[in-house]
Amino acid sequence: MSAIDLLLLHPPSVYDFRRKTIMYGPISDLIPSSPVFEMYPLGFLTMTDYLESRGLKVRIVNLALRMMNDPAFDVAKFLARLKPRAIGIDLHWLPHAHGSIEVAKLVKKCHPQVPVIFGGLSATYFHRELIELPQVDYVLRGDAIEPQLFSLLTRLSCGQALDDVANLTWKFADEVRINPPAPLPVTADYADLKPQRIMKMVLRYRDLQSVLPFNGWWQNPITAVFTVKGCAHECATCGGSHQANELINIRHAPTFRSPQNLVKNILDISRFSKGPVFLVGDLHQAGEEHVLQVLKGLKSAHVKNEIVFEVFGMPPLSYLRVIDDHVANWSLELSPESNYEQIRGVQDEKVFYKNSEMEAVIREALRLRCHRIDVFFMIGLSQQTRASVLGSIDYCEKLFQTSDARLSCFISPMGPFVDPGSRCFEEPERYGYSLFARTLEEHRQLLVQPSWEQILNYETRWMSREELVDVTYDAAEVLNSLKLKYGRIESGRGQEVAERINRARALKDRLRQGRTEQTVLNPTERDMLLGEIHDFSVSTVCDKRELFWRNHPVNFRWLGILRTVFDFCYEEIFSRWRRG
Ligand code: B12
Ligand code: SF4
Repeated sequence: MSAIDLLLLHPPSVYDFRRKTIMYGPISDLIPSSPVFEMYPLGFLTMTDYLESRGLKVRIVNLALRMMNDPAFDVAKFLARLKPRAIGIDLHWLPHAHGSIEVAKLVKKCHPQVPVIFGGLSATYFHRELIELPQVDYVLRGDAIEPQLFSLLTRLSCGQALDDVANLTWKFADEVRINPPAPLPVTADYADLKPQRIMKMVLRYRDLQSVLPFNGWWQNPITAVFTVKGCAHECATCGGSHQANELINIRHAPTFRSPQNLVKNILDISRFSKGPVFLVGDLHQAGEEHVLQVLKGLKSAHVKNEIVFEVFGMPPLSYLRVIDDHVANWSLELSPESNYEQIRGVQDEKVFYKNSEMEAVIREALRLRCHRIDVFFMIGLSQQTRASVLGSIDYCEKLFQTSDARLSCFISPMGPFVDPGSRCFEEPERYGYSLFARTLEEHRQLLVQPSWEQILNYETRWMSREELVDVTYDAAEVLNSLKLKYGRIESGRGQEVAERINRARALKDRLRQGRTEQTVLNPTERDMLLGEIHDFSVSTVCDKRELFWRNHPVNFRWLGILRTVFDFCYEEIFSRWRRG
């Protein structure tokens, strides 16, 4: 087996969810993952590319997905068989506060001498607390740390001092050291998302399962290219907003991927996949000239994949026309969060648009060749009441009436946590929030509460946790019936969602009753919930399949994949020959 310089592990949100009785709730219904949050950070791919192009060997293991797909998968046994020189664990999303720390404990037990490195947004935010844990040796702070990671790994391998490794929080003797951060790169071009590296990883370790990003990816091979690090917007609940970036990543303005590099990344993907490519971040943030260069590049490269554009503010209609002129297959993602302009004004103080502007964008996109428009609403915003959540569902009906089957609407609760670093987390009183957890340890404990009603780390002046939970099911139920009425969902699927909502609601009531009457679940109920991540927590605010794009009869470009296989064989033979 090839040596591994860095083993990157993606933990489940809760360890070991297979042995817990928790009702996670619909906290992941609008993303491809389950409540285990099995998708690993995109950064795993950029770190792999950066390190491997400098001669190191990286292996990604999506522990969360392996555990989901195989109830007998023995994590400790699996880890004990590997012989990595260093281990990286992501604590990017705070919902991994339990899983990441528990996996690190296991890792330390199997490999006490191997350095354990944490990274990601939440690890950065909580670096001081994290470094106090015996199972954590290093925390690399920030979201552009590929060069620092390379420097750390090379220094560790030859026993050099670590004082010069920027962004590093570490222990030296009994002392915690916090090295200063490096200046941020000017563009995001320094590290790509090369899918070829992952294919080679599959061949090298003969392990496909460990690198898949989420359950069902094989059938729905959606891929993403991030166009920007950071964001120009100020959404009050977001831990990736402009002000959260200032606080966590010391980033004062977004860092964009250049148009040429962006097109190159998309092309790399299109060589092996026919699936949609999601452009993460609103391209329009970088300015019209930037957009035009990207679109021209896509046109001249003849990329056939569907390109999914997100818009954060409302762009001028000419933006849509330019997209349409250059890209044949495109879709649009809109996240107004609420149709109440006043609520939206509090959510993003910097950028304001009227509903009429959004409706004009929708009309124009539908007039053009846009294949699909998804409109997202959220529950748990400042100033939002039960009535205004239900009012958003009325607004969805209006959108259904004035559009066609290409447009659909989604609503979900903000959960399980309001993001650390966001304005609502940093100044909860100002935005009308009460927080139930502030530290990493408090969040770790919240994650293993019996139901999502107790897992939520917040409630607002306008809705308690109970009300947030109740209105979620009520709004989802009405929205589902509207989707049936306006032909946005097949009737069988809509029926299933309705039944799932009823079942989830009944269990939620039973858990609530148990809590107030201080009783515990009876054995049948316990059995029903043991290890349960699907029945009561997936497809309860919409059918998960609604998130995916139409499939191609063949999703992959096998010629591109074969070429990578040949490249890999050639490289292996060459390197063996060199080693003699
Ligand atoms: C794209 C995106 C997604 C995509 C997933 C993309 C992916 N696989 O990474 C989707 C839409 C699926 C998604 C889902 C979720 N997201 Co999201 N997402 C984003 C977004 C918009 C951009 C992130 C990005 O592209 N980063 C660029 C890539 C290249 O960098 P990176 O992955 O962060 O990796 C770098 C560093 O973080 C670090 N790093 C990461 N891991 C590790 C590990 C080690 C060992 C080391 C050393 C370093 C390291 O180094 C990397 C390279 O420099 C941000 C908002 C923003 N403006 O940043 C929110 C954001 C990250 N998401 C957030 C949240 C809450 C979620 C969800 C939990 C929401 C939910 N309840 O459904 C889920 C979790 C999904 C899962 N794990 O299954 C919050 C996180 C706040 C927090 N601290 O917890 C953010 C900040 C804002 C938000 N609310 O959306 N998300
Ligand atoms: S939620 Fe708002 S602040 Fe966060 S990434 Fe999206 S647009 Fe930016």
